[in-house]
Amino acid sequence: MNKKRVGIIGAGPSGLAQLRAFEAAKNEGHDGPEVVCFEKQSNWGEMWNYSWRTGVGQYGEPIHGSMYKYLWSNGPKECLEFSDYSFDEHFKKPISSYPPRPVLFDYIQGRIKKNNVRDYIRFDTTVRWVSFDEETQKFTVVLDNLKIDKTYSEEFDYLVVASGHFSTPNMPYFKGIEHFPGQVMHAHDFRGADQFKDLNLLIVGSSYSAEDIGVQCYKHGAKSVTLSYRSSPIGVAWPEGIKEVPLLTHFENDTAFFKDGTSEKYDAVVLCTGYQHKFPFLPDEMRLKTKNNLYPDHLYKGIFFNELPRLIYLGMQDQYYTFNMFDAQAWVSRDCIMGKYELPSKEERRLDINKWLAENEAHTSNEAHVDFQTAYIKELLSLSNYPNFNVEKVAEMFKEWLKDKEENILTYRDKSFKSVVTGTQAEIHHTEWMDELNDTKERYLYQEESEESLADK
Ligand code: FAD
Ligand code: NA7
Repeated sequence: MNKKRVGIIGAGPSGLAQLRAFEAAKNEGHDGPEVVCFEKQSNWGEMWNYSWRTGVGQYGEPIHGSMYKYLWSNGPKECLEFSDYSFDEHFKKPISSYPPRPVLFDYIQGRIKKNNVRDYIRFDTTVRWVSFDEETQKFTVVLDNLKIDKTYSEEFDYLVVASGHFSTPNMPYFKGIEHFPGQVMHAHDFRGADQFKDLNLLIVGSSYSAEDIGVQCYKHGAKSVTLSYRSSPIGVAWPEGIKEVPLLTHFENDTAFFKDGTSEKYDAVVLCTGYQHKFPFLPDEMRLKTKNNLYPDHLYKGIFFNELPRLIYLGMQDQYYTFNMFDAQAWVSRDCIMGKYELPSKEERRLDINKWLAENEAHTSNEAHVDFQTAYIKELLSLSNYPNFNVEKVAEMFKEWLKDKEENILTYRDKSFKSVVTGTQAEIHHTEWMDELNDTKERYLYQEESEESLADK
């Protein structure tokens, strides 16, 4: 009998989780399907694979990454730890709770480098279009090999969409912005705080990007940072030099006007106004249409597209949990594909989706949102053999993190948490976050060692 074929779109943390899930089954002695992962970039791990590029890449494809220099984990690493590959196993020593981007990227790669996962990935390959044949129950995927500029197609029994949803900017218009003389960019194109040194910066938005880009620019020498919110302010105790104001209404030359009647001159504007779920390679009837939220409609257990459950979406939720949530999803997806987990009828699936949607609607506070996603993770863990971890403890850590940020947005990254996977208490980093301007892996891990031995690493 021919093996089932599974196509995975994207080799970011979600796509890699899916590959790892199949490897885990293989290591347990199960004969899995044939798996191919398509990645439009030449390396894996995006968002975590920083690129200096903006706009288009080497082959003219839209740049996927929204990562920037000096990004340090925005939540405790203990909240995202893989339960089958601990930080201790990877780094062989305790590290701090908020590592910088290159260190997290190294960790993501460690687990998959242990297997032959890279062999399943076709790099520099963009998925252009997908169609589904009701009769054969197969997907046809049209692909572009970017390196040799060749289009071809392949058939699959299952398709896993792991293409991320923090890549296509949501760009609102503000009257007069076209005449603003300084730089205007979206967070997607932000690559580092250096260019805003000594400038008065206006940031629009009040979520993770606004908070972090604002604080990064303050840390790296912006003269002032103003955050403009639409619905509600972030509301933490801001240091002098950062403030929050109501929504921007319009610009007159370099002056921005706000809803409360105030106005101020700025040198540059960063729109931290979120992203669109965008799937240009999917036809209308297969496309997930949703805003960024904790339980997108149409996805059973947050992953199976209800109209066509052979189409599986990973990582499409707004995220408190990240890597461990992608894993928990990927294991359930794998078990369904391998016939170990049976889906109920479409109607039953709809009722279950509705239950989660109603529950999500009922919550408004950040703490309640943490509890909601925690309940979702627990549900996923009950459906597969992904190694269990103490989700309740992780939820407590998230709530502590929320409090820490509220108390002091500049020092929360100096706190230390305890791993639920190994019980290890995180190190206190050798330098306080506000004073640490170097985010390299070498500086982070080997600061105490001599220059000489550093050169060997
Ligand atoms: P992505 O990482 O976006 O990967 C999707 C992959 O699909 C990419 O490699 C892309 O090239 C590929 N792809 C897309 N379209 C196609 C196509 N048509 N054909 C082929 N390949 C395609 N999470 C944390 O836990 N901690 C943090 O500190 C944190 N900081 C963040 C900071 C920023 C600026 C952003 C944007 C996100 C941050 N996140 C953070 C969340 C982050 O999105 C997740 O950690 C994670 O990267 C999501 O993984 P993913 O695989 O679902 O999506
Ligand atoms: P989010 O979390 O989706 O937040 C988007 C923000 O943009 C949010 O504050 C929105 O305000 C605001 N927004 C959206 N449209 C507008 C308009 N038209 N005017 C003003 N403000 C607007 O995206 P982020 O980029 O912050 O975070 C995404 C990921 O990147 C996250 O996982 C991080 O780890 C990094 P609202 O509250 O809806 O009124």
